Amino acid sequence: GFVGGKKKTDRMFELMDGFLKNDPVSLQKDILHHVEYTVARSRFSFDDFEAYQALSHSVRDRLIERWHDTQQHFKKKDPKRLYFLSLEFLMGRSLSNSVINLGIRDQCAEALSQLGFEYEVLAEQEGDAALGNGGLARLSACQMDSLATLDYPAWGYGLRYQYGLFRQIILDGFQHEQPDYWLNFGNPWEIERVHVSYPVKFYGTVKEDVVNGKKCKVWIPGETVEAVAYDNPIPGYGTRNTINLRLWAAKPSDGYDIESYNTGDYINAIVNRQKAEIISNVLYPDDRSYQGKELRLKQQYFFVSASLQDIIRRFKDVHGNFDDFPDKVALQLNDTHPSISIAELMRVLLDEEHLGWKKSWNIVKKVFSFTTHTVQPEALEKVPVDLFQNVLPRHLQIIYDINFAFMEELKKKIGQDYARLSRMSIVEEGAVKNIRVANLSIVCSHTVNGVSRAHYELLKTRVFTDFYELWPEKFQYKTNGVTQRRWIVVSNPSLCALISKWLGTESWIRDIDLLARLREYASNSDLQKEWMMVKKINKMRLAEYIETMSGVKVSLDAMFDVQIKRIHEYKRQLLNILGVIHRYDCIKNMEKNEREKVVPRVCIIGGKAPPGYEIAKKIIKLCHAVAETINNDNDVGDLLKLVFIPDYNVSVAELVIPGSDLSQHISTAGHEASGTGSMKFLMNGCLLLATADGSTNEIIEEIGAENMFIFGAKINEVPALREKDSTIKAPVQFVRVVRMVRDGYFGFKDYFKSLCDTVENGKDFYLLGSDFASYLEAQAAADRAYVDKKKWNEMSILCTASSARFSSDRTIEDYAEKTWGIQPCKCPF
Ligand code: Z16
Repeated sequence: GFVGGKKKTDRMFELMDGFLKNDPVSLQKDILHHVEYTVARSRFSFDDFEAYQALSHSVRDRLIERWHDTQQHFKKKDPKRLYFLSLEFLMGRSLSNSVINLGIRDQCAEALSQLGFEYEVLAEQEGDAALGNGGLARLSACQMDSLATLDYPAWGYGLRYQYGLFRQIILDGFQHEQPDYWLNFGNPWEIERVHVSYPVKFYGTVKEDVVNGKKCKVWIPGETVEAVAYDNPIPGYGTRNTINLRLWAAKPSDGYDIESYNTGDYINAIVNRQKAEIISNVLYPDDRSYQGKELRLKQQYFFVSASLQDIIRRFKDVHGNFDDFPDKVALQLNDTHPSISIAELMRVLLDEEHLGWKKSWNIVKKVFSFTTHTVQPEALEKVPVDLFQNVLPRHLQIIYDINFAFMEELKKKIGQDYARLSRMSIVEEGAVKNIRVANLSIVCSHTVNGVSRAHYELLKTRVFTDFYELWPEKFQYKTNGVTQRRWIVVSNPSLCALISKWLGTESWIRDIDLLARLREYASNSDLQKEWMMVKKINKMRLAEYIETMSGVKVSLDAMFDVQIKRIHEYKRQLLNILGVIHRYDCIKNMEKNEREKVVPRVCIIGGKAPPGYEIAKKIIKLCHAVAETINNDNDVGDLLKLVFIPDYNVSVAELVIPGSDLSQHISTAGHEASGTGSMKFLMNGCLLLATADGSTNEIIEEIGAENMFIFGAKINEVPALREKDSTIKAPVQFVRVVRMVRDGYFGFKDYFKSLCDTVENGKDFYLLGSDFASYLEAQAAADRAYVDKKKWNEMSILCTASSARFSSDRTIEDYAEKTWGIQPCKCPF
């Protein structure tokens, strides 16, 4: 259109001055504009938080611009798109990440300093977006960063919880959970789309009907809730591409409970209607136990239904029928949490699009890929059939129909092997009938992925053996990775600068394989000197944080030894604490001249226990009780400190990881599917003390066992060890330290009894006793290595230099090629 003789779009460009400029002066103008008109504070007086808000809005504007262009470009090209469905995303802070990916960090810092503010201080104002539990959720966040950076046409879909993962506070050494009402101060990183909303239905009954002379089913739902979209732009690094993470919030539907209004009970009708919002209220904080709760099933279906409506609408905008659906849409299931989408897509194609079973099924089985994150059969989700019947009656029918067809097909292949048929059935028979969500996901996906090679082997031999034998070609693995943008560039700027200086380029930030070139300088004494300086700076930062959080002063000469992750028995934080007690005991029993040889240590533990997990909570308390004794023992002084870092989260990790010398990944072999923390430490030049579990074997291949401290039983040795009576194998040192806890050396004797019971008297399922001796040896080897500073530095450099394989860029390229069949779609600058 033309307005006043000018083309409308030209006029608009003229007014908008092309794109927003990123020089410091333009940024300053924008910041002040937002102080005045968005934050509504006077530009003559605003504090750090208000400055953070104004800066964030200025960055947000730039994100939106890129987001528009990217979506426009995707629309024009209509490539096959990836839809990444996940109930959890642990995004952490957005400001620091966005300014790095947009390439405007230095300009922002300069702009702010002229206004009298410090960029670092403002970045600290932001609270974490903690819409997830742990590894699985942070993995989703890292993968979104890689998808954007590598220009893939991808969307993320999830749930916009009002309460993220609980905040952990420690009172008297005990964990207490506090609500994380994270939206309290507004969230500039999301865009509310009031007009992008879909009705999501629950409950009700299923009727037979006839459409076009054909029999079909209709679901007459009993409740409707509205899903409203909140878009979170995800900028790529060094590209204009900015993809979308669309999170759904539950709102009352206008059609809700009209009856009550008519009966005159207006107030109660409003109160009832408001209950719809409960669905997206709170994230479940148990990272691997499923209790068959109705609300959880409703959360899953709510986000899945809204996402599929959105995806199908986008597809139908350009395509007249569903023939091309599998060529345009890849649906990735992040664990079994979104697996109800299989039944939902089937229902839409059958009941709403009337495609018939055969055609619908042919589409469904081509679009889904499923990644599992666990090795523990008991962590596999099950949903009671009664619950399903009540909440999603039509979906249950469809699942039964899928299962019937599957069982028939299976019988043709394997005959009447009823034991095997019943193991593989999607429906678990028994006192309580259950839907096995993992089986549903395997049957209906074209690909099942594990998260490390070891995990894949276990899937084949232990977890899904029956399915593997039936469909070996379905099973793959994509070893997890983490994004170097957040885990080096954002969190460790000094290391980032050092790497770029020695490589003579910043290209490794997009092309991680370049890191390997650092290897040739590993023994260069100039690099080593600078490397050590960087570590020192980061240790100072961490030491300051420790002192503020726990009041403990730590020596920078000590080795900082860190274990940070969710608290679980299988992750064996207890092994770590028992090792610390042993170290303490040894120091106490030493002669003076022996003490001079002790390598000083600061042992740091952090992590949240699932609220209902008693033993995990006792481990936290034990850590505090032991710390109390050790840290107040003047006889020990700087030789040993134990610190618990409260409220571990993504931004705490960003601070702790760069400042660590040694990190522990010590799960009982065969229990950690992959582990991703180790990869972040590796990138930051931190040495690993680890068991041969999860992705550790692959790390050994890259780094070399001689540059790590590996200990403990191997995956294949564990079953036999469990057969034997473990108390017999536990060394005397182990018996002694457990005794100290049991006898009340650290107080709370009664409280710790049940904790000691888990590792004594022939129980010790996680084999702390039988791994203890080799654990102590590995710790001693770390001590010896630390004394030789030159050697230690070389090992540290080699860790960073050999970490390329563990970038999520590599993971995502693998998925794109081997699982999703998608190609980059780069938006022009
Ligand atoms: C989770 O974070 C993981 C597994 C699981 O069943 C549930 C949750 Cl919330 C973790 C794995 O424990 C870890 O080994 C893996 O690295 C991570 O998922 C990402 O794949």
